[in-house]
Amino acid sequence: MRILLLGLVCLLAGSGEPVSAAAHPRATPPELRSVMAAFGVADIGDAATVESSGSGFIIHPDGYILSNNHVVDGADKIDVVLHDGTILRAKVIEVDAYKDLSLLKIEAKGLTAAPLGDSDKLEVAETVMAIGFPLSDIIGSATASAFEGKLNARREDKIELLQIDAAVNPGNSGGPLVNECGEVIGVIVSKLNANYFLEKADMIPERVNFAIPLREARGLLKTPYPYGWPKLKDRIKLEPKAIFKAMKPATVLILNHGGAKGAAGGAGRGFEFDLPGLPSGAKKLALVQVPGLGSVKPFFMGKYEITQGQYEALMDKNPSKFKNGPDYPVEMVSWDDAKEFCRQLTAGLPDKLKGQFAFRLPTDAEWSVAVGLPQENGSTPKEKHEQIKDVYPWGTQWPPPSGAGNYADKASKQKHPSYTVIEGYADGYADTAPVGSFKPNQVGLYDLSGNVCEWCEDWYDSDQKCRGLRGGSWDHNAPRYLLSSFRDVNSPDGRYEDVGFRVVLGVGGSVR
Ligand SMILES: [Ca+2]
Ligand SMILES: [Ca+2]
Repeated sequence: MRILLLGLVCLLAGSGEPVSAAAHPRATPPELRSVMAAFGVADIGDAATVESSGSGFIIHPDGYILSNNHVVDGADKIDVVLHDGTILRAKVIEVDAYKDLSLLKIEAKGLTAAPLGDSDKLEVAETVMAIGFPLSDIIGSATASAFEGKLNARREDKIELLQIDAAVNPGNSGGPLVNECGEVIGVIVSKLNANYFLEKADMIPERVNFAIPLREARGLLKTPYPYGWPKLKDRIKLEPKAIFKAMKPATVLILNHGGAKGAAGGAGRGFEFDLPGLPSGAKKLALVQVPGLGSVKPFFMGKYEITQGQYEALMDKNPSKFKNGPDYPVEMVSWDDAKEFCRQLTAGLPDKLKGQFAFRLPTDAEWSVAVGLPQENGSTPKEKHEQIKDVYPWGTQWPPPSGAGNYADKASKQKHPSYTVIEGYADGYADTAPVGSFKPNQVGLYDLSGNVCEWCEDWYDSDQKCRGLRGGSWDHNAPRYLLSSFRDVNSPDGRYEDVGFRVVLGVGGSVR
């Protein structure tokens, strides 16, 4: 166990409002917009409440959009992202829950509408293209993609379905299925694929996907086209590239801002990285926006502490003491180990981004902004240490409110009767907890306080021998250790079972 800093123990009491020096960002700061653009991530509005996303396509220049019902179902608000990045609020005009279709409208004129075709004329073995935004809520991209395939069969389930072998993933739902002349002949239903086969055969086959024939949307199409929709005058077979080019401006990303459920998710705005080798289902490396304050520019910070799964995927080893699964935070990592992880992560960035961006540890000042502290006096972490009294990440009350984070609690006492723990606090974890087990803070960061202490980039003081740590951990019990302004300090080569780290994506001048 580490030796904690000596000093006065401040016993604090009282109850107060949660600290929120940094309000939840509603608009992406310009500095971060360019970062997101460089990473191919669109600025997708109120992403903090996006419950799910799907695809759709413009069927009328006046802003009528066709999609699936399940893409918009349960939404508080729906935003549509056009191909040029414009975001517009959409209204649901009509839904057909049975057929899983919906008609939406955005306030716009003169839009590029997709040509609509005749799904009855489509023949088995004909080439088709599925266009949409697969997995965009996971990989964050708002760029449409196209998958070519063939019509494999026409099937009857509740309604007629077109069976296709074009690759389809969640997020493709509601996107257009297009024929060789570039006419829409179906609405893709990615959801059906998994559900259909799981229900019927307890399996998920590959490349057996479905679209609803456009004919089934006739009822909905009557609103914009009471006398029938216009047909293409010159029907000619087009190259796939030409079809995609023509369809792209008509294909839209639909963001479903869920109700209470979506907001409670609390995910901050940001994006995620896929780490090759990470077990499927394990938490990805996600970054969220943190607004700037004073001299601290807005930045992207790891949504979670780096997990054992992520560390092992990159470093081929797991030094942790508590090996309970890939989503547990990595510990027993020195500052030097954490920096090496950042170097390897940076090395994995696409070539065009190297030099512009680098992963690093948060600076002590960034960590203070992330936890919601106002500006602190002093230049080194040592000078700022414990200067702001009475303020914890959850507010001013002691003991912490239920669910505040993973600290030395009742569960710790049960496992280790000799431990001193926070009286009256129970979080259920005797040592580390899977990251994201507690509520996120006001900017969408999880476990910033507690679970594992987090290395910061800075030297602790002008001696330049030790590095600073923030946040307290699962084995911290005394009020002062959990103050937002509390700093711990250790030699950069020290490894401890309650110390881990999270990363920051350094941009431009802040790359170190
Ligand atoms: Ca605990
Ligand atoms: Ca932590």
